[in-house]
Amino acid sequence: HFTAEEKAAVANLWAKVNVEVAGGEILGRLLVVYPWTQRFFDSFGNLSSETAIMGNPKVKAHGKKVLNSFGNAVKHMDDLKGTFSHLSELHCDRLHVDPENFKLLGNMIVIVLATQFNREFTPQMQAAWQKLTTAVANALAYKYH
Ligand code: HNI
Repeated sequence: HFTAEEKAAVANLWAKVNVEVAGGEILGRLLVVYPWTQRFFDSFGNLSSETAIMGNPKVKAHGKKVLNSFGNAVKHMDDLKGTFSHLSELHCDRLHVDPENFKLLGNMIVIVLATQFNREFTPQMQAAWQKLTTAVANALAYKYH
């Protein structure tokens, strides 16, 4: 459960996030840092180097889609399981994404926010975001069987 302070901290920063820029950076970093995650995206074309990945328009578009979807978590911090139950089923039954990857993506979210917000991303702010990204990863893993 999230305190009022945690909710306010998350919502505050989220309002300043450029979802298009940050989304592409987050998914791109996931694919560079953990190259085995590339296997889920073989329809995305050239992922052969950092430059190719970070400039790949499909990576940018999908990163934006994923981060927009993550934005629903910010709006529904008290009902993450309900909010992501459909996506949990989709990632399990149709996409076969190992739920461990949700944690890795969550860490990319934190790292990209840290690089973009710098001193504003205080330890308190980080604590709230770590808690949220972990809770979203759990919600996305909830329907796995
Ligand atoms: Ni994910 C599709 C949301 C993490 C692999 N993903 C989606 C879609 C949303 C989404 C929304 C589009 C669904 C639709 O078409 O109806 N994904 C999220 C969220 C997270 C997440 C909110 C974590 C916060 N997805 C991941 C991770 C991986 C992943 C960590 C793999 C490493 N997702 C996929 C794949 C697709 C996908 C693969 C289908 C892509 C396509 O269009 O081909």
